[in-house]
Amino acid sequence: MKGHAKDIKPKVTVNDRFWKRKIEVVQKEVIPYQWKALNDQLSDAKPSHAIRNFKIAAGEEEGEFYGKVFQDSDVAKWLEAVAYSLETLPNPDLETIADEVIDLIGRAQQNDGYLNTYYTIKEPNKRWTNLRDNHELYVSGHLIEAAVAYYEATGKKKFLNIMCKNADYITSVFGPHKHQIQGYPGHQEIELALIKLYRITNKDAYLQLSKFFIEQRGKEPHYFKLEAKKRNDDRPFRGELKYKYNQSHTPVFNQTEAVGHAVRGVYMYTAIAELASITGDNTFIETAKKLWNNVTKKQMYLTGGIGASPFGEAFSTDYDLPNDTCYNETCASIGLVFWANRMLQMEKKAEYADVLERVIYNGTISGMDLKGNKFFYVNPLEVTPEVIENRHDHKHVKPERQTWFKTACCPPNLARMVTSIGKHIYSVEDQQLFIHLYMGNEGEFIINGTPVSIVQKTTYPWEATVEIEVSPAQPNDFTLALRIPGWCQHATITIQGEVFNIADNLKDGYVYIRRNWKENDLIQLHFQMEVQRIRSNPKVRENVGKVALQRGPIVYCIEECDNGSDLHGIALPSDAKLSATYDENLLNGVVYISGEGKRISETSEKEELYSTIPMTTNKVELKAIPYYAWCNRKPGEMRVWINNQLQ
Ligand code: FUB
Ligand code: ZN
Repeated sequence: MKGHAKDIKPKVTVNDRFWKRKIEVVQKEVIPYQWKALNDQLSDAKPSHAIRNFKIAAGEEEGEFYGKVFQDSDVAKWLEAVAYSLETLPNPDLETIADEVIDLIGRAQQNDGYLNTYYTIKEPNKRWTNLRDNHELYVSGHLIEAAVAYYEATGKKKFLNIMCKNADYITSVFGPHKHQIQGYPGHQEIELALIKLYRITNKDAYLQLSKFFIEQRGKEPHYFKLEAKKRNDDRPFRGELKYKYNQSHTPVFNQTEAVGHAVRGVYMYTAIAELASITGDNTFIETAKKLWNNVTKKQMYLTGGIGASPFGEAFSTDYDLPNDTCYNETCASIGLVFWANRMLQMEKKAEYADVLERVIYNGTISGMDLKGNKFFYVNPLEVTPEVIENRHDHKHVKPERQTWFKTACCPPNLARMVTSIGKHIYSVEDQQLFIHLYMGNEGEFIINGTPVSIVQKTTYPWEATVEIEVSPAQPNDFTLALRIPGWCQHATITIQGEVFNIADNLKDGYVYIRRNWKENDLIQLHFQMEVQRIRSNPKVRENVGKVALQRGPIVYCIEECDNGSDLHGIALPSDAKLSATYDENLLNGVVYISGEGKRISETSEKEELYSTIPMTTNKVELKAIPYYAWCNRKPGEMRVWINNQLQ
């Protein structure tokens, strides 16, 4: 194993209207709100008890453990979001609170490095006896990620040391040797966290353990079966999904289709892709690619939602993408962001960044309201509130965002994704600087040993004109690789006012520009951004005869509050002229789409349930808004896929 880290981490500050606003909402609303939630100070939300669990585990308070076995991970994700936030916006008060939480975590840690409040409080003699269900490794994974982020943001080592002690202990317990446990996590997460820890400490044991967990998974004799037997647990596991649920039904390198719990799957695929780029091992590379192709070409919603099946919060089968009963957990889409990021680390192909962009602008941020204190766990593409109320198979779908959840994995996950969004814009590899995403920001890099600053200015995602100022500390010969978004039919690039030939310099969706860059060199990009009518592959049963609207990276939906009820009675004919208008006062400033559609003429009370009388339609003005912003005015019907014709 080579163990080299190819990409060097840049420092980036996001300052554009769209993302800065989201980051500020997380900083000003979500982080304080979630801190209250973790301390059970929200009167209208379910209790969390997460901080109390740490206090009880540390022996500082009396009481019982309360919450899910993975309750600690909510604190971890909150701390990780705080870390990213502090990186760009120093906040001494918040840092003091975070330091105190870290001290508390340290006090709850056992002498040998073990850290988990559930087992420490409730079943201290049963550590590692139920890896399949009880999330010990998952919790450590999230705490490790938070510790790495906190160290990177503040330079403080305390949290990192706590988690290195925990990881050292885990590395001694798990592994291929006889005296070790040859098991692996029931919920994958620590695999990707150990790689982060390896990158920061250079300690090979962490990388090896991550690799071991992947290579061991699903092998016979099957670890979870042996473990269940030891516990005298002969109950069937997860119905018809069985061990597909946690992707241990077969060894990982045999897996070509995404199955089972989507978050577990996508976190594991993220680790596989990163191990692929670190080790250069073909088995990892091929597995990552096969799974990527399956998920993004056959099992992903237009919004970047994944996990179509509520049973097991799981992937379904190819092209099975129901719009109203889908699960599409916010965390699963967030996981897809991480996975796309690692695929880009592995190979520079714009298709990965296209998915990354699709997910960050649609199926992730739909999980939070514009004010930052209500959340969706499930992200449907079609909602009819009365149906949700009355049908058991729609019960998991909520017609409105919720204040908090008993399983509160999604809100803090979203907080860490939004605050770290700048980390997905660039990557530096060898002497090349890749720009994967366009958003207003300032970045600092070292290329060829020379500091280079990049300033991006844009009103993306509403308009696709981007100005990029390149300023090396001294003239510097390197390559800048700019992604041409997959949705763009026509792009132009000028450098210092001169047109640059895209076609001759395009590879895998990136335009490679090599030159001797000088201070204030200006690149101007223009991506043609039109309203696009999207259709599905005809194998997607739910979407045949339907069309969805997309403009740039933004997927649109129609809502009852703009278009009336019975949205299923609306059609958008192929020849309808559509226009895009920016409205500063709508939903914090969005481009909405309007055009002339058709609607089934109003039916009377006397209308028969079935009839031979031809249907009539009348013209209506349609209005579509960005999907991520749905349900921010009034609850009601919503749909992304609209009939193309009614007759
Ligand atoms: O099990 C931990 C987290 O809770 C999963 O990732 C989510 O799907 C939720 O079940
Ligand atoms: Zn979640």
